[in-house]
Amino acid sequence: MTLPKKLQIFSFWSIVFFSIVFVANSCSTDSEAFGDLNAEEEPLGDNMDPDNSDDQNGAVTNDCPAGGDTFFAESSGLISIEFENNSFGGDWELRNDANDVSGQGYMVWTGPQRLNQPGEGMVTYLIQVNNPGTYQFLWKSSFRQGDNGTEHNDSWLRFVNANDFFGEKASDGSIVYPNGSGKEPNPEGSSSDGWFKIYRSGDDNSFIWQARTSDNDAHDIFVTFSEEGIYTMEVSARSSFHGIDRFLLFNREMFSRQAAIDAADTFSSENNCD
Ligand SMILES: [Ca+2]
Ligand SMILES: [Ca+2]
Repeated sequence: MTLPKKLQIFSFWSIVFFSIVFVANSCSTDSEAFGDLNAEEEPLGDNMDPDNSDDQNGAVTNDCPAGGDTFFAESSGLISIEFENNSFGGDWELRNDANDVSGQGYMVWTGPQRLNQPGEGMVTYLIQVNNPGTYQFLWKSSFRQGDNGTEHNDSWLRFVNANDFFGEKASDGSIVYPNGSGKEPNPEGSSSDGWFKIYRSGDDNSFIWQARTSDNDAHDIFVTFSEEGIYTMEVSARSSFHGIDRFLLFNREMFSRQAAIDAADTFSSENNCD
């Protein structure tokens, strides 16, 4: 009689466990709360070089990718890419119903929210870096549903073979690293497996250049490429109806934030492997 009894207990606790997991997932809420609504856009200082490590998390190659993968080359410290200029699967939709976007429009995720589960609707951008250094990441995005700027305002971002990937707060230089990166401290709010949740703030749903992580504690986004080579950037779906028009990476030693945004108006990175 002991085995059936154990099985009964096991079954009982399995049901309890999975019920808890289910409820926890069902109740996942997404909140940067009100804190980042009032976050100021603060320009970076000129000499805020963080203590970057040279940890190598994956292979960097100088070979052009096979199979016609979408591929972009950095030039003079700038990478400027229309987000929609790639192959999209899943529930990404191309739209062009806004007058403050460029290229063919913007992409929006119309599938289920993935608030704590990065990796759905994965899009990969291969980036050839010729001027190694630390680059700031920005994207131009908007929330395309409702009027609450903390909803539908974020997606996931990861660099799998960069030398460092971190958030930095302009006001005090504090640093955060993604959960799962093996580095600390980690951001407030969701992050896992090397991914940052990247959000934009404010209830005005125009497309704005802004990319931040850590809820109520906005940190700008940086990635370090320590040597020339081809790096992999990944975006995946988080909030539904987050519209992304384009993105920028600029070498912080070579560009101010505003100079990079101004340059992006007339510059798009090109495929050097054709
Ligand atoms: Ca949000
Ligand atoms: Ca666009």
